[in-house]
Amino acid sequence: MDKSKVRSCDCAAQEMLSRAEADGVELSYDRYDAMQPQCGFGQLGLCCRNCAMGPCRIDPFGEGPQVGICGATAEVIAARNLLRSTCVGSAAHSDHGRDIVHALLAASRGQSEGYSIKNPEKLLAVAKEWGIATEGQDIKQIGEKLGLTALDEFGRQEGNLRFTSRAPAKLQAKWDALKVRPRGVDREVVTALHTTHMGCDNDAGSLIRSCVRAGLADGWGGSMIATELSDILFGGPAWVRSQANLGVLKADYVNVLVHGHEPTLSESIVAASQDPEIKALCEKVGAKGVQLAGICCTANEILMRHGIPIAGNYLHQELALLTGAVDLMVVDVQCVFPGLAKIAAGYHTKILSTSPKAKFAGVEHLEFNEKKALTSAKELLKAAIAAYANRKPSAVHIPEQKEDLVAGFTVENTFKMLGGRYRPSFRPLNNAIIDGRLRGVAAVIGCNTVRIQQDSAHLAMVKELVRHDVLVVQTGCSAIACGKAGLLLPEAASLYAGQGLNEICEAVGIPPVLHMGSCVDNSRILMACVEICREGGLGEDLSDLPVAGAAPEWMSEKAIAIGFYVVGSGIYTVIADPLPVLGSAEVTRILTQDLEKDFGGKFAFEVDPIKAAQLMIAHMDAKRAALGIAKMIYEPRAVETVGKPLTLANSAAAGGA
Ligand code: NFS
Ligand code: SF4
Repeated sequence: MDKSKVRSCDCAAQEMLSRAEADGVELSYDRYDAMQPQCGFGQLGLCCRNCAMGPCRIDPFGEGPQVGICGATAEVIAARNLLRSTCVGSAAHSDHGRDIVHALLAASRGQSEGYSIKNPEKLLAVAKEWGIATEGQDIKQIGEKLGLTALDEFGRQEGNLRFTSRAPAKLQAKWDALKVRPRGVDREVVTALHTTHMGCDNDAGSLIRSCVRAGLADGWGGSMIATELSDILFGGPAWVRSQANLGVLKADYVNVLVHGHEPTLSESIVAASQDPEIKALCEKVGAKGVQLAGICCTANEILMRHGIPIAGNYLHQELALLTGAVDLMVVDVQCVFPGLAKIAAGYHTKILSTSPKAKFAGVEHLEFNEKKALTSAKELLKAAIAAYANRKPSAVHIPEQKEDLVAGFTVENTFKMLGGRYRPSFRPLNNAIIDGRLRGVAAVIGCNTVRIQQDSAHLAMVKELVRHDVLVVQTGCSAIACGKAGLLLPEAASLYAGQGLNEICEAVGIPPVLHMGSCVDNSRILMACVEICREGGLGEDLSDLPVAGAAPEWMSEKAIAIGFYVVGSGIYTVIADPLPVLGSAEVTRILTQDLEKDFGGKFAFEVDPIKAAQLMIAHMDAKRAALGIAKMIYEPRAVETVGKPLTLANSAAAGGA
């Protein structure tokens, strides 16, 4: 089979992969091939470098050493490594959240050039929730107080993270009883890292509980703060139409890609791209304007709030450069390949790093100044315009593929709207689940990985779920995968969804797959679950709900942190590649079995996306049975009708009413 087709199921990607091969450009996929066989000790979690007596490794075949030099067992080593990864993931999301707090503070104090508080209603709501006095104060004063309070959430030494009180009472009680309710975000990460020092916590169960706690500090702390304060500062998303895939680049425009994660940067670039000075400069070099598009989660942020198109997800970052049409790629933090610079060098593309937290050898650094956000952003765009002049038209090859999509779904603007504008509540959603029109809700999230054909697992899983009347909510690169494949359109309901889900989508005008934002916005999904629970009729805890989570192409340590807060919040979670713990039977058992007794949620590892979807469906059915609502109105949609418009004839073939 053609190598490009093995590597991605996206036509635009395949076109670029073939181009890379023809031009001899080395990609992450090639480096993956060259890396085979990968280290089995690492994959199994059996390698330890935590002190200089090591490195130590445990022989999984039982013939060589069974403990490290200090006596650490496979259990300790695997659990300790996993905790370190969880901390990194939690830190990444949370440090992003902290930067949003700084931007809110700057805006409130009148010290920022480009930002202002766009969503005072949400500001007031969160201020009230946190007990911040608002009477007689203007929005900026309240913004400053809220910002300072939020900042304290990171360094808080005692007490509970404020947003943990949003969880159902039963869940809060579980967290308290198991001593995993997070205090400050920084405190949890530091304490957890401490416990992984050699000769500290050497009990696998205790280490995994620390994983849950560090994860919860992300989901109900850093990530939730990032989402809520981004909504306050930049405005809450609204339903928006846009497009995704490399075809959004334009030959006659200055093409600027923003790649990374923090909306503080990308929001300013959006504003700068509409600046008259920038427009005039574009005309001067013969370009019609700036075409802005995103890669990875920063793309999701500006898609959700401004409808800026998406160039692609994680594995598109190298491929985008091969179009020869990218004049500037601006990067900030997380998920940016250090290998990009070498590819860009073969084209006219300029890459600029902007964050003091992420510099890249061979890449020019133009530090983004939050206080001078607009000026900073304009400087970046001027560099793009200068690079445009060096573009070689003969090297330009933009794939045609781009797909329409609808995004911008949030707890506030979606689920509450299911009941119509005049009686916004979660009641209609809960009723649809109780009546058996909807089986449940699945969150399909996370990355791409070179280990799996790009996007294929996301698409297969999502199609299998919606066929079974499961409403799918998405974030991150998974949402982008579905966007590129046309699943984020209202019309997709008729093509892919079961009869019950299709009826709901048609009545409300929503797609069967809802794009809810970037990976920090998984906190929106947590809150949707909280609201479903609060609405009543589906149990008293998140673990009672017919819901499940999945990351079918995960690769990042952030995904591990997310996994832990989702599981620790009571939700069954299927991930594709196993966590690197299989070298320890005990740790594997704790993650895939024991956690459920404590938290109501657990992990499952399943690489086959259809089997993984079926595990999620079986879980939802078990929860439905426990709630006494096992009966579904419709049979699942027949596989043969998937991809064809749902008509009376084929809905009857699908089992019909
Ligand atoms: Ni999430 Fe977003 Fe994508 Fe994975 Fe990376 S961009 S924060 S980590 S690869 S989904
Ligand atoms: Fe080896 Fe123990 Fe040191 Fe790890 S902490 S490297 S297992 S001696």
